[in-house]
Amino acid sequence: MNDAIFITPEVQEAAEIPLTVLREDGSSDPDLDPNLPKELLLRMYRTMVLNRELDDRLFKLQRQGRIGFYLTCTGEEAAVIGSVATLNDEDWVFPSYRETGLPLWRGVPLRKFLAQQYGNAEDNVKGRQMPVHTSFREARIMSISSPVGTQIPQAVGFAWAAKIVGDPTVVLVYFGDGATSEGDFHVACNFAGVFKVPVIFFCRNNQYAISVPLKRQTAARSIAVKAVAYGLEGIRVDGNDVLAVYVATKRAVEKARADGGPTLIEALTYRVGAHSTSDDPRRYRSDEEVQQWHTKDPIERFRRYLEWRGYWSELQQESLAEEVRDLINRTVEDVEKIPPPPVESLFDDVYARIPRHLQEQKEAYLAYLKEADRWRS
Ligand SMILES: Cc1ncc(C[n+]2csc(CCOP(=O)(O)OP(=O)(O)O)c2C)c(N)n1
Repeated sequence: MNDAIFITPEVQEAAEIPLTVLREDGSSDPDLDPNLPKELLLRMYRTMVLNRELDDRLFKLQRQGRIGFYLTCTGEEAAVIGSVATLNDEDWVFPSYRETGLPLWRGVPLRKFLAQQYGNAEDNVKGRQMPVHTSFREARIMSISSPVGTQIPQAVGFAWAAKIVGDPTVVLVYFGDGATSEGDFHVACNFAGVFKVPVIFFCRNNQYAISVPLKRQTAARSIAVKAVAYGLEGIRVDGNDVLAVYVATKRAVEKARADGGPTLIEALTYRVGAHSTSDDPRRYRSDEEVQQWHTKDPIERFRRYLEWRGYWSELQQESLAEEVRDLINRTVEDVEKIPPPPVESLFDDVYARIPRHLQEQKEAYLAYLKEADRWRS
């Protein structure tokens, strides 16, 4: 008789339990609390509050026809901030498109972030990408690719190159539960496992891929358990518990930096808002379901912890809310005064030296615009 077993769903069951640090009453598990310094905790909290308020404002700006499109991350702020806060500034992050907290955490000026939403002359990508598909090389945030999951093998290739040249960077790549059904996710995990690539796979399992619920996405008991097949470590964390996210990601980052290879982290959370400004979630899920998740709000849970620690008060809450609203109002006002990118910039960046046929098209187009202006006046 040998010891062969079937890896049945029952065997996988243990990995379904998420790592949790924060308790309902605001206290924490003393064995797991990383006891982070007050300044770091308050910076994390401020960024989450700013992220929430900014998302809310950008959604409304889209409804008013002032920007074209937006994706909020309401309810998922702890997953993003709890993870990026474990990195050094030199480490690279590869976002999907629902991680507005990343540029906020890395100190990208709000004006610069908003310039991309408006696609104006100060936008790093010159208005060529959809809003919220940002690119902040200066903050080591990779340019966002729209096709779902493509950033995962990109991140692995980047991290592998870093390993080969002896650069100590680790790479944190974000994606949703829907992306785990793409081939890109599987080839990336497989390659990273074989070559011990310093990458952390971070799945924001918000339980929906637009209208497709998690149970139509996978028959596995969790996303984390998929790590087993690639020889990686995997863990499911409570994605609305900023400290649980921090603890799990910190361990994965340290492991990757010590050449211990990749980790798959599944942050179990919920997309409280619509998929995007082009979606109406009432068509595929109930208000009751959404309401249940409002009661698990990650920002509220973090605030209760800060109060329990004696780091936060009602008065500080009011002043933060005002500070954040003022900052957004002022910056939106300023950004709306910035003109669009110059028309001739359309012809830049494809060739180092513009070829003759494009030069001719450019000249013809500029002449046409001049003529059109003349007719208008
Ligand atoms: C390859 C590809 N297929 C389909 C789409 C359309 N699409 C955009 S976002 C999305 C859902 C992705 O869901 P998930 O990965 O769970 O991330 P979430 O939006 O929940 O953060 C889909 C299907 C796309 N952009 N790319």
